[in-house]
This record gives sequence, C-alpha cells and structure tokens, in this order.
Amino acid sequence: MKGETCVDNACGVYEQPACTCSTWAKTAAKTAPCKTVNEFGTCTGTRSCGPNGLSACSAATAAEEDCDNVDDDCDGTTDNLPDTVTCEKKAWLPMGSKVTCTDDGGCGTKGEACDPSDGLCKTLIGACPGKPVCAGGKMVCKEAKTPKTEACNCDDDDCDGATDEDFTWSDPIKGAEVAVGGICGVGPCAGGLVLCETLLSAACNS
Ligand SMILES: [Ca+2]
Ligand SMILES: [Ca+2]
Ligand SMILES: [Ca+2]
Ligand SMILES: [Ca+2]
Repeated sequence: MKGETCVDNACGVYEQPACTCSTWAKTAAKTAPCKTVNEFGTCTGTRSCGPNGLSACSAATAAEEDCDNVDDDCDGTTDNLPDTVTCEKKAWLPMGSKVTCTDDGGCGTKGEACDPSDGLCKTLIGACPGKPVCAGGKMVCKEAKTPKTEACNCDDDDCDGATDEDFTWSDPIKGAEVAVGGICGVGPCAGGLVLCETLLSAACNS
C-alpha cells in the first residue's frame, strides 16, 4: 500500500507486492498494524500471516462523519459531526387532492413539496433552522420552531427571512401598497407608519 514500508521479514507494514509472508511468519501467525488513508481520515487495522499468505488490511475506509453510531472518519470520536452540518424543521399545508410523491421524493407541481411523514405532496409553509444534535445514532433538530403561515405579528413565522412580508396597506391617495414598517400618511397625517392592525391586516397609524 502506498506510503507503507516493508518491516523485517515477518508481517510488517507492507508495500505490496514487495513483501510476502515467510514460512516462519505463516507458522507464527504474525500480525502487523496497517492503515488506510483517504481524504476523510486514517483508519488503522491489522494484517496477518496465515496459510494463504498475507491477509488484506482489516482497517475500515474512512468516510465523512454521519450520525450513525459509527466513528466514520476514524478520528477516535463517534458521531462528531462537522460544524457545517445544519438542520431545519419543515411544515406543510395539506392539499385538497392526495397526490403521492415520486420515488425520489419529488413533486411534479410547482409550489408543492413532499411531506416524508406520509409521502404526499403538499404546500410547503417553510423551513426553520435549528441546532443539529446527534444522539444514539439519531439526528434531532433542536431549537427549531415549527413554520407557520405568515401572520401580521412582528415575527418571521415561515422562516423565509422576511417579517410580515405578506401584509401591506393600500395608500388611498397614491394608490400604492405600503409594506409593514413603511412610512404613510399625507398632510396633517404625515409621518405615520404602517403597522399590523390584526393578525391578518396592516394599517397606517396616522
Ligand atoms: Ca469521528
Ligand atoms: Ca458517525
Ligand atoms: Ca416570513
Ligand atoms: Ca409574521
């Protein structure tokens, strides 16, 4: 194996095919450490000399760490997920007709998304970010709120990064739609702000 060297005439760490097991090493069933190295890490194992010669290295092949109760990248710690792992909690609105998701978890119609809990296509309300925690080989998305349909409440209910984005006030003079937080009013009423009036409407406060 690349990077390994031949150590004495027993089962050292071998650079194959340069090393083979000597008769003595076969009889003594000698073993030696070995490793596999790739971009994800270095896993160690052993090779042994048996009747059929040198065995393959028993080391696992390092892989990207996953939440599975296995130390995939062989760094000595199980399920130590990198900081780049993120999670989110999603919520869906049911559709009138029950449309089944495609085999790859997709939905044919624009604006629909597959709800994995029942395999039906629904309207995705949104996805709220959380803190991924891996415990016992299972990933839990903590501290994530459940997305809700946007209400006028000074909160980003559907977690799309915009607050109260679905609500505007219609300026009766200019004929324009003014978003929540926008300036409104003319004449003696100038300098007002568009604010939430109810959970479903916004109005100018001046
Ligand atoms: Ca690890
Ligand atoms: Ca793992
Ligand atoms: Ca929003
Ligand atoms: Ca809101």
